[in-house]
Amino acid sequence: MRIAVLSGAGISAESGVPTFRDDKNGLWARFDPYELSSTQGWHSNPERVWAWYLWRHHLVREVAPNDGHRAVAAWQDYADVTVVTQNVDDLHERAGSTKVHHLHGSLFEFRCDACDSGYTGPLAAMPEPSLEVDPPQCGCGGLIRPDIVWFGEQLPDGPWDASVEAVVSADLMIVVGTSAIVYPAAGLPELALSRGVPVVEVNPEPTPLSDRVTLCVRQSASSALPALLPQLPELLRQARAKRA
Ligand code: BJW
Ligand code: ZN
Repeated sequence: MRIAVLSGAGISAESGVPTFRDDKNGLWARFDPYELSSTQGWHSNPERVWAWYLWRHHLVREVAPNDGHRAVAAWQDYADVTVVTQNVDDLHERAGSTKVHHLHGSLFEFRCDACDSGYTGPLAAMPEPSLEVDPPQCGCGGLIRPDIVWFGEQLPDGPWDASVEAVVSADLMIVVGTSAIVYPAAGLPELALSRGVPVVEVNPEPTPLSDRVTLCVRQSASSALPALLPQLPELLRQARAKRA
């Protein structure tokens, strides 16, 4: 059986990584997304954007995968599992998932904003997220930026193509911990449904996708995912009977 998992910030929330859009603890409740996650924001204040990503880089290094990440990795014992993640953390990999495609980049990769060269040099210690820190400079004079996909930027071709392939060839898609509003990632469950692939959403809150998926599991990732696979045939049967 082939399983495609689309994950978002919610799966890492229980590890202590804030989500983006939750009312109180979400990053966007405290910080302006278009200032910190756009090329325009970068060009107008690279020191502020750099401090924010440096803070998140260090934060993620200090946290550990949770039972949700571990359950997805454990599914590999029974199925061919491909993880498509919007997350820029490495918690799926650290939990043991081997096929992981990052649609929005990584907090652990850096490149020059002028010549695109990768950067593996030293990084400053963890700052306060709202401070300003000078980004390192490339030999070409450009500034080193996080290798993250900001609003208005194209997703990397390789991970995107591999994700589409995983979704269209899956027998089952699990969508976990995403508000499903950021495109093109949010289009992947719709693509699965259009190909007849059953889609199961795991999220304590409803999303724009909830009405269209095959089954909604209204629980947190760490409580739902460990028990999900053995229950799925019965849950899907019940969901289909309800719709018929
Ligand atoms: C739990 C839980 C628990 C909590 N267990 N669950 C109009 C229409 C359509 C598209 C567009 C449009 N205008 C602009 C666009 C394009 C734009 C877009 O989609 N914007 C929308 C917001 C409208 N997309 C782009 O720009 C993308 N590029 C692109 O389209 O290129 C082509 C193009 C080029 C030029 C012009 C136009 C198009 C790029 C998108 C890049 C996204 N980048 C970010 C930030 C950078 C990464 C970073 O800093 O980390 O990526 S935005 C942010 O949102 C981040 C996330 O990956 C992404 C998705 O968020 P996610 O993961 O869903 O998190 P939340 O917080 O939203 O939701 C958490 C969920 O978890 C909630 O539902 C909770 O209930 C749940 N939860 N605890 C399970 N324990
Ligand atoms: Zn350069």
